[in-house]
Amino acid sequence: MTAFTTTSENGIAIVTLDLPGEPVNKLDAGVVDEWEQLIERLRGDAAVRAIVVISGKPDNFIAGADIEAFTRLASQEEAEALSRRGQEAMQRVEQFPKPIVAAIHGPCLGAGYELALACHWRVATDSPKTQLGLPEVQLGILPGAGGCVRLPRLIGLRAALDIILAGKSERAQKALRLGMVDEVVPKSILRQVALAAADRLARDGIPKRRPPRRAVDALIEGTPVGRQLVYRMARRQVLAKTGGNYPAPLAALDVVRIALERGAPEGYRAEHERFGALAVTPVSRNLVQTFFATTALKKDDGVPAGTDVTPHRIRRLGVVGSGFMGAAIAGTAVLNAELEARLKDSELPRVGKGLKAAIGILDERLKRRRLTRSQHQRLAALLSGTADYSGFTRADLVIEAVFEDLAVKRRVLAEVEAEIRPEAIFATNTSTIPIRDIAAGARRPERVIGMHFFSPVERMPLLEVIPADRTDAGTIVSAVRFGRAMGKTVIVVHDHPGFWVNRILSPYLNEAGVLIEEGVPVELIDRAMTRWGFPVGPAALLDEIGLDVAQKASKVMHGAFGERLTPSTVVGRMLDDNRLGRKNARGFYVYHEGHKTGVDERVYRVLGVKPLEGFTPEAVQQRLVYLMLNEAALAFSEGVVRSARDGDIGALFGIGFPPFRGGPLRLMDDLGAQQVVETLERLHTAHGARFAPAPILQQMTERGERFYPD
Ligand code: 3H9
Repeated sequence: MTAFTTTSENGIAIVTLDLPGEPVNKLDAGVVDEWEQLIERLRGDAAVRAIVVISGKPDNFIAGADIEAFTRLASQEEAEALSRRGQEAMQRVEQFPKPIVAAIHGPCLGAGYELALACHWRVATDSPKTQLGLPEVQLGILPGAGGCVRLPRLIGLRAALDIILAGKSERAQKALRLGMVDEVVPKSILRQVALAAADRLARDGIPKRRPPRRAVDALIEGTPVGRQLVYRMARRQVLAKTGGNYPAPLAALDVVRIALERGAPEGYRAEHERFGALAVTPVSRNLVQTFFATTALKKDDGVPAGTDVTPHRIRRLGVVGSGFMGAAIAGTAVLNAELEARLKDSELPRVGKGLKAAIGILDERLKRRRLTRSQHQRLAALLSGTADYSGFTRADLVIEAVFEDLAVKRRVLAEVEAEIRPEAIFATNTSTIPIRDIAAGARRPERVIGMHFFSPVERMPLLEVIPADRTDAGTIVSAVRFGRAMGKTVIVVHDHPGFWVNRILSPYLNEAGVLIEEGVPVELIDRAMTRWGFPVGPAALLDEIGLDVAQKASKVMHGAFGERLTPSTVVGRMLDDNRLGRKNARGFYVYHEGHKTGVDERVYRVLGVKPLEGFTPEAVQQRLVYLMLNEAALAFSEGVVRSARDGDIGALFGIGFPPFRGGPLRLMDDLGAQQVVETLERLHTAHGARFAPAPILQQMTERGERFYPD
């Protein structure tokens, strides 16, 4: 394999990395060996004054170390050796007697950015595709090829911690402001500018740099006492964010501290030791699996490989219902898929409100400088509205986001089918109603499909696509691709009440209600679950979803699955007191000017319960988690998801199931089916039939099976 090619211009060697047969450049042992042999040769070549390293991929510099290699690491020692090898290679670059310039276009991440850091000059393109950073902690590891040592020295302690501890990457302009790169240029002149920099450095030497930090940062970071303060604050922030469930950011913080306080050699030692320890943790394994599951889903069209389909290109979108969901679907589609979107509602004032909300999504991007003013104007012009379906004949896809009621949805389907072209697709955005029921009277059922978006649409990463029994393959592929164009991770799920996400969420939310009925304080429940790793607890989640929406969903689920999913009385009683949750600032929590404050103590009177003492967070966690796990096992056995991978991604991205646990199915594999069954049986005896273990779990116990075959 030859990953590198070298040409020469005016005494400057241009080394191009283009890993054969791979969509991205990544650094593995073979590439690093080849690189070292190459630069050794250039070291001794008197005709070479400097080196420019550039990528041969159209839109990728280097995506980091080869993550696939992490899955093959057999021991901590092996992982440590990998990091040590990376560090040595980067040190050789740094100490190379001739200047090395990195010419960066596209993602420059992890070990890719660590290589750039070791180079003597960094030029990046201003393309939005260029992003630079150290995302390692998102994989449960830390920058292991010198990044923890070099970045703080280059850009200052606080700025470096901001990147390393959150696993962030930055666009080129911000990277320039921070000092992560030295020059930002248009793509068309990247090569020339890098060559000029190499020439300059070869002639004038490597300039001394100081981190471009503010005076106040320099003052704080310049003294040991000031730095101690920074470390303490960073630690507190990490713990508040991770609840102590993710060891990597804390380890990275330690390494950065050691490198700055005791010197680079100690820093490198701490870095490879900690890298080794982290790389073999279950947390890292789960996060790495999630990375591969997500990338695999980017290519999965939701139909078996080899299916003969002609997907429809979606150029124009119609959205029926300009409420909260409809407007957000239109706004997100325009933002990410850049197509014309037309909102329809029954009256023009409603349409106007919806358009305003859709444009609000673009406004927010403009404010955060993710869009320029002219891009904003161009995108906003793609949005239009109507009260009478005018223009719908041009739509390739119509998404209905009206009231969650079967009769209403059927009526809308009939109205839309009368307007649209025969080849256009009708998608219904429902969270629980079976698609085949909505499609029952359709004229063209093969073009009807479910697209379950999660709220808030612009932020939630998941989309469930639900084909009904008569939906054709072209419609499935079109809906999946369109979902991806909207920026979503898409799972195709079976047409079963609640589909996947709401199916497994339903017993969990019901049980939270049962716990409240039993007198468990709301705070205790929510805190127990955030400590377990969920972003919010179930009561706070009910407030976010809206208690009216939650009640509707739980009724559908109860109707479909019977006693096991009997709702508690809590949601109904809250609604009797006009408590809809965040949307009317009345829920389990008090809302002050849109901000959630403490639990509203009045809810206990409303619910007729007295909060009691004596409950442990562990007992709460066990009841809530095991009901969700059991439901996931049941739904999996009914074929609701196509694979364990899809089920876990759905739970992680749709519910916020703790990523470090890998997902409900991965977690059951880790616990072992037998242990899950035993715990469920104990809960069954203590709390009732809803905890009866799913037959599939019993079967897996007997046969020693797992959800994941590996
Ligand atoms: C690291 O660097 C550790 C060091 O500090 C220390 C070492 C000692 N490895 O996402 P895409 C594959 S840790 C292996 O669809 P996009 C990906 O699986 C690393 N494979 O493209 C997919 O494969 P396939 C830190 C990788 O344009 C294909 O490339 N770096 C890697 O939407 C296309 O990927 C990261 O965490 C990799 N590093 O996005 C960055 N990267 O075709 C991880 C990609 O077989 N990568 N692949 O399905 C990314 O975030 C995105 O892939 C990227 C491109 C933004 C680069």
